[in-house]
Amino acid sequence: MRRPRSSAPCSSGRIATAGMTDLFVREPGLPGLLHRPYWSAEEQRTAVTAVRAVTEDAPFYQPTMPRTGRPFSVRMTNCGALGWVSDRNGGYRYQPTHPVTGLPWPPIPDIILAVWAAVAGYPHPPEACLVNHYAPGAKLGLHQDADEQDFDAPVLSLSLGDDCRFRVGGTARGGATRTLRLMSGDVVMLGGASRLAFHGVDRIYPGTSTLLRDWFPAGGRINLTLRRVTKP
Ligand SMILES: O=C(O)CCC(=O)C(=O)O
Repeated sequence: MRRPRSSAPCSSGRIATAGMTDLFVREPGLPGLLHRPYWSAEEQRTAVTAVRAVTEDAPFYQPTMPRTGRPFSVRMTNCGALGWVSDRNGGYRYQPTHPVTGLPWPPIPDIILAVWAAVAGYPHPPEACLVNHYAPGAKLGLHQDADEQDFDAPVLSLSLGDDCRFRVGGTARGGATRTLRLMSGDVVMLGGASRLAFHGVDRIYPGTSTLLRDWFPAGGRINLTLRRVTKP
């Protein structure tokens, strides 16, 4: 079932940057978590084209868990100066090159950087854009984004393609959690008191979007997670 849009998506070209976060839905009980539709349908198509070009230079690969070497069900790649990677021997980390090709990550496309500039409320650009591809059936366990040096910068996440059930809780493992349904074009920001909130993706709702069908015939979801890694 589609969620009715209470307001039009706001592209950075149409809405003033100042006070942008005032337009977000603040989730009760989750201070610092902001969620709202952001990209229009046309902007979503432009973003998919840009991300697809990124993956021609930096193809998706299957990361593995530290120590166990168990593969993630999500495939990943990155753009930006630094990319987040994980494998059995090296664990979770950022590095400037793709773990399979050995090449530097491609730059973050302008349409994605523009969202950070408009929304993040942080005066320095993101250094990493993790690109997650969830095929139907893929999920991501509850975790904290804590591999960065500067928690003053928020984590900003964009959704493209099928809806998902996003789970978010507090900053302690094992605490109460709640779920949000994220749809194509939505932005979520974890900042302030929610910067270190545990979060994950329980499931994808297959067939809820046709946006990625030309690229992935089975559909699925692309998530773009923007992070500042180093202290400026
Ligand atoms: O797919 C999402 O919405 C969340 C992704 C995420 O939590 C991560 O990559 O750390």
